[in-house]
Amino acid sequence: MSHILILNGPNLNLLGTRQPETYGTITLKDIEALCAHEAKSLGVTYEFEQSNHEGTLIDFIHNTKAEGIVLNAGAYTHTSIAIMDAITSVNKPVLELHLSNIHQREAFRHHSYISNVAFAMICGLGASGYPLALRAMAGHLAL
Ligand code: CA2
Repeated sequence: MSHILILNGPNLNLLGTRQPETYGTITLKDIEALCAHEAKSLGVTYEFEQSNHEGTLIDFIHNTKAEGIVLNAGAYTHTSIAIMDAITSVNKPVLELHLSNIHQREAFRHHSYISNVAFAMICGLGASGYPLALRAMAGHLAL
């Protein structure tokens, strides 16, 4: 049975509580419930984590027993060579995920360090991107 880490970066713990016009009204706990439901139907296991700290996110990447990682790195997407290097160091497939369409937003969000090392990227589908990403990762791991 595949095991997948769903890892969330800074400020995503605030989902559903602020800026609903950009990020919607669904909370991270609601998103975890969507993932739990999807994981059950796919027959995979998962861990769901969030941190506001770059080093903690890197530790999750280094230490996970998961075979694949779904990563919404938040704003670290656009700044963190360290997270990019952590992904390279573990040699596990990563699917980059964003709630918003980062290419329709400010120019500084158009570049992603994660895209350099991810096999795929989903963005702009809001919370429904999470179960889709889980499904895509399960399919990738089954290849
Ligand atoms: O669209 C995404 O998923 C992002 O990764 C979200 C990040 C942003 O910096 C990326 O460019 C795109 C920001 C997450 C902030 O989440 C909040 C949620 C509620 C209230 C305030 C921020």
